[in-house]
Amino acid sequence: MDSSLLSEIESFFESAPPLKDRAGIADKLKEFIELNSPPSGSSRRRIVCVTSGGTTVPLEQRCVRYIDNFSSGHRGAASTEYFIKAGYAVIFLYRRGTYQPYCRSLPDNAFLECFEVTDESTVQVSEPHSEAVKSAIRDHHAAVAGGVLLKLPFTTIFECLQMLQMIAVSIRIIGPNAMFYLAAAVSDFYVPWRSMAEHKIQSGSGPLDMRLVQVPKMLSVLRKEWAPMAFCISFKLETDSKILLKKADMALKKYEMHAVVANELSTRKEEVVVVTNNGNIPVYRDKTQAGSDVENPLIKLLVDRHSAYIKDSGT
Ligand code: PAZ
Repeated sequence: MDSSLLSEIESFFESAPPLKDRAGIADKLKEFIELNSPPSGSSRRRIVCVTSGGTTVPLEQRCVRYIDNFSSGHRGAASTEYFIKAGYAVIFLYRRGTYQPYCRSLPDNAFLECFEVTDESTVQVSEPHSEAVKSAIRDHHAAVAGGVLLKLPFTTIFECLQMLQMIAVSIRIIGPNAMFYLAAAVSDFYVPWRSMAEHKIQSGSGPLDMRLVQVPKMLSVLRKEWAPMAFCISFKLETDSKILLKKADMALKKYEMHAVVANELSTRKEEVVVVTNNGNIPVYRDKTQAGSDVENPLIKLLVDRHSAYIKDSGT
């Protein structure tokens, strides 16, 4: 691997603020992986790490202001539900405050809109929301209690990439049974921690000049070093449809992904194109079905591809 990329990655991690509760996260990961893929025993599940939501780039160490990346987390949350339905265990690495699995159909202000106070001592679910609330609670609890959903939140680019590295290194022991589904929108530029202002940047001294450095591309190191046997799916988002497929194909080849899911901002909920070395596969939401989404056929396709990959790898 390119040695300058490796040293950029090293310096990114060395200078990043230490992850809060690193030991606690490591314990949760270990327990989750042992439960779903015990070293001896036949009941081994495949494990997928779904990344979801956008990362922030803080501008001050005691952060008041930050640059954000667009992503509601809807894709990651919906995909997590379909992976669990397909029998996978999911590590859901998500941006705090974004969509959560099983809660997609609840209103924004779920707490205030779904419940009503009937008398001094009784709070109850209001009728129009009762089915949605019941199934959200039931399905979410079943996934967590059944040990097939581990949720790990992040806010900054530093937290997201440090956790992604921990997850990758922890699940490499399951070889090709591991999958990465990298739907999060990860910042391309950041302010290195060492050169970041400690306190709130003052506005009295005129325009602000700030140099953002490129975030080192972690996809190649994920593929080659952290979890070399895992099945890796990355995403490419563009707003200009003319460059989308070309950029996705470049990413496929450059980072040696097993597939790149190409999507355009305005149509991302209706269609995506799965770009692979054997050709491009368009995937559409089934418009004839009320409440359908594009993640349903997308995850079916990727699960099939993952099965073929595991078979080919001879395990
Ligand atoms: O999170 P969301 O459902 O609003 O959008 C999903 C998405 C567009 C962020 C995702 O499909 C994607 O393309 N992620 C990678 C973005 C990128 O190119 O960095």
